[in-house]
Amino acid sequence: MKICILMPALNEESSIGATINDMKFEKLKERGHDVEIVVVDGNSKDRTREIAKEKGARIIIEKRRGYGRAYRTGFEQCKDCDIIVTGDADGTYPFSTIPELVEMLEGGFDFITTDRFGSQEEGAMSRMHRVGNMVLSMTLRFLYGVDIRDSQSGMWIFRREKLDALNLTSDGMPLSEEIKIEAFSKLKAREVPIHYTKRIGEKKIRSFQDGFACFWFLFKKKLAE
Ligand SMILES: Nc1nc2c(ncn2[C@@H]2O[C@H](COP(=O)(O)OP(=O)(O)O)[C@@H](O)[C@H]2O)c(=O)[nH]1
Ligand SMILES: [Mg+2]
Repeated sequence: MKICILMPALNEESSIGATINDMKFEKLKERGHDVEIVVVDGNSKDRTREIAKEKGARIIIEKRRGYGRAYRTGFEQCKDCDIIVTGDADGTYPFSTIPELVEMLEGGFDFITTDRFGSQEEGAMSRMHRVGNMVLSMTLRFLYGVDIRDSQSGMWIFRREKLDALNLTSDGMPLSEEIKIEAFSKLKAREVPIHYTKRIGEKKIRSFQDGFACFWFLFKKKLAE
């Protein structure tokens, strides 16, 4: 199996090195997997690309802005992978647990998303983000009947071949909820709790603008059904 660890990164020089160091790829290799780290860089103005390259990552430059755009470009470039693991390049997601999550996927799932509400380091999520996220997750559950707690988590583990069944259209933060709605309605999917930690470096999300875009997206998608 080839596993691709895919991360979008925009000016993450202070965190990308530590984020890659945290991945236990020796453990994955011991289990017979090939591993590739792929960074979709949004034309960072700092040393993000240089550091990621030093750590052995393949770099794709995607100058068009947006979290969703970065992922959709990344997905196109991971066609030879069997399993894709995603997450931010900011040190917040527990990449050290990738071997266990991959094993769980291999146990009979197509798509796993992670829930950051079970366990969080103090200060990992502001109160405003927590409330905003809860409102978005509740709205998603209500509109789509998808039973997940964390609609905005950015750590997913899935079989690449299953991507073809998903209709992904968002170039922005709403991609995170879009991929879950699609996966839970079409694939064998589940949500698992993880430990979420504090960010290293400046956040790139624009809280109000992106929060509103995520909220509006849920209705827009429903209306288009
Ligand atoms: N390539 C690329 N990456 C981005 C862009 N916007 C955000 N990111 C990356 O996407 C991830 C999520 O952004 P982040 O600020 O951590 O959002 P939050 O976790 O929702 O607060 C981080 O790794 C960012 O560096 C973008 O426009 N292009
Ligand atoms: Mg983040």
